[in-house]
Amino acid sequence: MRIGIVCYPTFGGSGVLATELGKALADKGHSVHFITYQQPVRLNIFSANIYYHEVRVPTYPLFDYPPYEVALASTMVDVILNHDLDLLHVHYAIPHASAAYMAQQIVKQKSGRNIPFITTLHGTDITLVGKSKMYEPVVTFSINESNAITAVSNNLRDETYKSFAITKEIEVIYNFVDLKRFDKKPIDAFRKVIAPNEEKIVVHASNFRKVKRVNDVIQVFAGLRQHVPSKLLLVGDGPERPVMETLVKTLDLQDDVRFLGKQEQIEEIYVISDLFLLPSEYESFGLAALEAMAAKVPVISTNAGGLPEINIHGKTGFMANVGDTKTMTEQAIALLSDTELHAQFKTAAFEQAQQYDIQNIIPVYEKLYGRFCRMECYA
Ligand code: GMT
Repeated sequence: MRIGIVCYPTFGGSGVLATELGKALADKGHSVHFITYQQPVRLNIFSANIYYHEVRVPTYPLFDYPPYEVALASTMVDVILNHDLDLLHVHYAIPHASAAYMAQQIVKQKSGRNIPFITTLHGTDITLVGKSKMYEPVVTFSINESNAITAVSNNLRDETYKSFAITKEIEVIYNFVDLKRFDKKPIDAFRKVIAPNEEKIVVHASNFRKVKRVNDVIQVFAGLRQHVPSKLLLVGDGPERPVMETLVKTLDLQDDVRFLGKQEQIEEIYVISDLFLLPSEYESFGLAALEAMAAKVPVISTNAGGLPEINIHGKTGFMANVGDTKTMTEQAIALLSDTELHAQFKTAAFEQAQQYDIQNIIPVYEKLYGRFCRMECYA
């Protein structure tokens, strides 16, 4: 098939997922056309089946807000017609679903073809941003106009039905992880640099937005460190970083906390880590947690959103209510002070991640595409 993928090219979970999906589809022989404003960060391989089309947004002195959606829809039209795409798969509803609808209508008028588009909902497009009165009518309309709608967890599907007047079926296709990528041998020298006295290594990775409650990460770590010698690695960057840096200083944790910034080789970090913290206010799924589990790292998270669908309390990690840093600290101390328990959780985390292996999920997407693809795709 010839598939157009539209996503945010950044480190966010939806962009990561969309890029990994495209790479896996290309491996299976499909032609994959990424349409984004920047090369996706995880698009770090050469493949004869992968094409990248940059959306350029011309500026003009009149534009306080350059019209990205118009440029995106126009680029989609070009790519669909020039490369004879079979379908579009857009990740994150805003503004990708409405741009896809516009492209679909234009292509219909120009060539008579009805190009299908599939919208995958990822989380904040529904739970935070999409609900805003300033976006909701367009989001509802474009989701309903999608030929198929998928959500990355049961929780996100239910939240979407609660918040929007959706008239179609939303299919749940879970996020996935490429287990091979996370099957790494720890580099002893790296572990030694981070934890020279065999301290435990705790990690958090996100885009440091408010929804991640990154200060809770630091509070839990501060409590843990009083009982278990440990180091904290903070991967990513974002608006809350200055607040985090201040808290680290206030709690006098500078020697034990490292801000690593955005990292492409996240697997190298997880493989030396002992615990992943994700105290988010909400996660539709928690792809970062799944990736950690694929590297055999247990997870302490909140029980918000879709997290209970991924993190099994008392098995792959622990969960607590949002903001309950006291419980999360106790859980971290319990887990990291008991070698046998930690080993059991590591195994269980990996076994849980195996269920979400890319090999299991890609065929589900291919089957979905097959339902909408033109007949000649089956030839
Ligand atoms: O979580 C983020 O800040 C990024 C965001 C995105 O869309 O890029 O992530 C959402 O999609 C991920 C991939 O499906 C999910 O794993 C995350 O849980 C979800 N984030 C939220 O729901 C807050």
